[in-house]
Amino acid sequence: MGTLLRPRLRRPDRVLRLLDIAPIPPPRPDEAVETVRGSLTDPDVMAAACQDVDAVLHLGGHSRENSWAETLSVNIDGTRTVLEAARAAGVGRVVLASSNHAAGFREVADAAPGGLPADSPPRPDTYYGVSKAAVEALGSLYHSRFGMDVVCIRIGFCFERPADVRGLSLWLSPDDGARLFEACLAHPAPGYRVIWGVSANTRQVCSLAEAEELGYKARDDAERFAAELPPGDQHRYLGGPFTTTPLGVPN
Ligand code: 15L
Repeated sequence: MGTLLRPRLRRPDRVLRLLDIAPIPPPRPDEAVETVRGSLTDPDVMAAACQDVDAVLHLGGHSRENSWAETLSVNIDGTRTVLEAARAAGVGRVVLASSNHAAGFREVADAAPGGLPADSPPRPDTYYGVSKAAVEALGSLYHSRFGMDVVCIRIGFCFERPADVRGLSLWLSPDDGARLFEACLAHPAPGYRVIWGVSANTRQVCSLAEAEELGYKARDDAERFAAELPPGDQHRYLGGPFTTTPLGVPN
């Protein structure tokens, strides 16, 4: 997701500092980008990365099911390391990538007309989903204890295009993703919030109201891809295939 956002978050008055454990493509000559190679689980790396920044967008960690040990270390302990480094460096705002899988066992049919509320209590579908619920809880803790602004985005499915029928409900276009992160950065005082990260999809099952309160205006709709996708039914649960994937098995 960082790769998708990198070109979209460029602004004349902004320097993006990118951190990844994997090699980061070097900046183009016209790109105001700094790079840090290292793990978000390393407090020293994170302390250096958080120096003199205005906001942290935390998109790191495992993005699918993995062993409990990996999930615990990278997604949960790693998020604590990120928040702690941000706090120590005086960073006032952190945006955390949560996921629909924090609430993956919510029934799609239960969605109110406006969609499932963004503050639906967690119903994780995997260890991965548990880690995202923990990410939200850590964000809440750092807001309540230290007054940091923390916005948790329960991201649907952020890729160039939806992959299947489920994606017609949960797609977050990369352009809308950038608009959503910009709204999280621009709001004067968001406090602590959990919002859904989805586009303005015709087959919406998640509420957009909470993100719109923050200033987000989604422009894209997955429906334009509907005819190209393999036929399929809507899943009973929001998390779709994650609700049956074996726990702790990397996929
Ligand atoms: C996620 O949380 C994952 O990060 C992403 O890779 C997708 O699998 C998505 O959920 C999904 O629900 O399909």
